[in-house]
Amino acid sequence: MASEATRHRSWAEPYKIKMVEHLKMTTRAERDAAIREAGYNTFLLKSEDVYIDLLTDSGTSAMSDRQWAGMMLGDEAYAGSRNFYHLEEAVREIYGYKHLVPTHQGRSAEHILSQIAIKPGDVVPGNMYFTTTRLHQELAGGRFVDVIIDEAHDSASEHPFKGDVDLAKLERVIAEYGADHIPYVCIATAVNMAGGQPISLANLRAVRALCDKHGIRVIHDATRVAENAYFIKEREPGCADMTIAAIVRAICDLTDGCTMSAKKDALVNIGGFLALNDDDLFDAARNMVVVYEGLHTYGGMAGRDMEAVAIGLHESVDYEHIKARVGQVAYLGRKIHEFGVPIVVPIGSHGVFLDAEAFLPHLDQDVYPAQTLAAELYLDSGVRSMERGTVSAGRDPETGQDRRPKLELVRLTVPRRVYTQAHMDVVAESVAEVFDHRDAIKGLRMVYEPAQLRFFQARFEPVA
Ligand code: P61
Repeated sequence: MASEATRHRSWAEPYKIKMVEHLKMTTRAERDAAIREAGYNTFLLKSEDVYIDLLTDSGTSAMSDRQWAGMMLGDEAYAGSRNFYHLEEAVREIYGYKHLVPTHQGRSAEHILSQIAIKPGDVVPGNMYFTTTRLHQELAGGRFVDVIIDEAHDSASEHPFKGDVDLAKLERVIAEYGADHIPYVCIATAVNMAGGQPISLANLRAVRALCDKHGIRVIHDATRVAENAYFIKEREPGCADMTIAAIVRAICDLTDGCTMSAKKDALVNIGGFLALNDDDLFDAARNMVVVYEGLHTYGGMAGRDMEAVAIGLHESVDYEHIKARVGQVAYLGRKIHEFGVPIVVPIGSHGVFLDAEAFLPHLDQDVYPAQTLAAELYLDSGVRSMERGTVSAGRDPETGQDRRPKLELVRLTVPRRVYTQAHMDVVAESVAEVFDHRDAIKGLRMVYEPAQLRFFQARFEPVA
């Protein structure tokens, strides 16, 4: 029998399909009308008009039969639901954090943490911004400061851990503002805006040591920690024999708590939490959750949803699952790369990120190359993707000017356990088709701009 390590064995799903959902096929004329009606913003398309939906991996996973069975065990009591205790147990077992505050999704955990920990004038260093995380820090009177390594902002850099913190940058921030004005350092695993790029255990250990020296907390955005753990196992010296669960635990043990959108790694359609080791911070968070989310034993989730999260957390650290999940993303990325299309390398955890600036070099950032490319891809094949460039970066609250991010990307985000390899082929072929006709593509201008998180609802028109 061939060994497990044979180079002829590719990734494959450790599950089979029990139920299917019909997809509507559309014509180019129908898509043309749909994207115009949506103001050339893929967030505003009706999902019915989408063939392959790679907008996000958030809340779009297929749940397992075990999770669905767990839904039937929902204890919908207002207080003290048994499912809360199952979730608390799962968080303690898998992540090791002491206290759990359930929330309805990730940004609610960010809201509560920001409100209880940040004072006006504080700064929060982090390994690249995330849209909702930064906004909640700003709404609490704080300011986000980027301390990720420079390679993370370079789509072509092959650095294996582009999520790493630049310790010299972090030291400079501490020296400039003082530890008293840094409520915590915010460390994301599988850094989303960098292209799903991992942080290494060695780097996190060094961050921890530096923060310990100055008495600063480390808070972890654990949204895709299991995916990060897979890359550590694959790439970090000395980690190949560790289980995914052991690596996840090692990451969490280096941090003081986490915010979590359970809609990603944890394989559910809704849910999240804040987990903390500090008793006082937990007390403050528990007081806050009842104001904004619901009682501290459900935090905006139904009992059945908490059960599905608890089961999903266990499934998320299964090696075969995570290998197939990241393997499918890599398959799509390699296929697109083979067509000569510029993408962020190394291929990330949860999606393939097209480099829209290199794809459409004739378009200035003022006409939103990534927004334009996402609309063109939809027009070509009904594949929905997400802009992650100038529109997402928004305006600087101090200057009011558009931020001009170094990364102007389109994210093809792969939902977990949902699409087949043939779907991935269709996506790659469509990207190649649009690439072949890229010279004829013109940009967009924004005709409606919401005040907060503008990318969700902004509207555009083609430039003449
Ligand atoms: C996503 F366009 N992510 O990637 P919530 N932290 C991290 C996330 O990835 C994340 C949240 C916190 C989404 C949904 C989304 O600009 C956008 O459960 C690393 O969505 O509240 C969410 O978790 C927030 C899409 C969020 C966006 C913000 O597609």
